[in-house]
Amino acid sequence: MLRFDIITIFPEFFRETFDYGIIRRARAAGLVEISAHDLRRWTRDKHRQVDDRPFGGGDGMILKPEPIFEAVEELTKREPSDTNYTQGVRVVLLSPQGRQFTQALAEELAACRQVVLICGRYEGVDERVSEALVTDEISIGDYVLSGGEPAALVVVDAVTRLLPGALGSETSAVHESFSEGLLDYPHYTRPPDFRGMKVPEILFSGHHAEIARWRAERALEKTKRNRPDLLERAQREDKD
Ligand code: 9D3
Repeated sequence: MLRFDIITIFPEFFRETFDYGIIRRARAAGLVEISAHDLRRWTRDKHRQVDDRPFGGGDGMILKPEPIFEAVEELTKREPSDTNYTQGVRVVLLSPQGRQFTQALAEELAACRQVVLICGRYEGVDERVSEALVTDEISIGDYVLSGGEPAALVVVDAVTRLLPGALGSETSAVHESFSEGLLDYPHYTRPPDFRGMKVPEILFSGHHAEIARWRAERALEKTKRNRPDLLERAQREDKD
């Protein structure tokens, strides 16, 4: 059982998002437990302040360290008898300064028993959080979000579907696009002629070897066009 604890100033953001599809089924099957916690719960002052102005000047507000440290300490607390209490526990800060989230990292997190996700907001988070509390600082890509919440959603989704038993028997997480280094081949279903756009003849031929070859060629073509970076990586790994 993997437990996700999301620390956020907008717990309502996550109200319904985990109630659909694979994540809903994984929760119902007891493979994963997901909770969103309001960071303000760990404030002590009467204004319940989670942010403050940056030392050295500059625009915007910074998330204070105290509530975040107290939240993570409480949420990762174990019985005193539990000696190796950090085993399988990852504390993730979602931030534009993080390393890029990848399928490989999703697989690492899927092997954990607890993943704490800290959602940044405003201009940023006090650096002592990344220095002394966080095990992984993660970005989901090179574009600007208004906070870490959408990124936390992405991480929960990518990790949960990797948990053994989360996917139906018809699909396997092993045989998948990014695991093989190329994009997927094109798929077609009925009707065979939609507004004059025809399904490629080869797919009706019944020649499984030729179909497999056609699909490999189309996957390569699409990867060349949309993701040349993946192709260059695959070529380098081929040489090794
Ligand atoms: C002006 C400098 N900006 C940093 C690049 C400020 C800033 C932008 C966006 C500070 C915080 C944010 C909020 N974004 C996230 O918290 C975030 C994020 C993202 O913006 N892109 C990709 N992945 C992530 S994970 C968290």
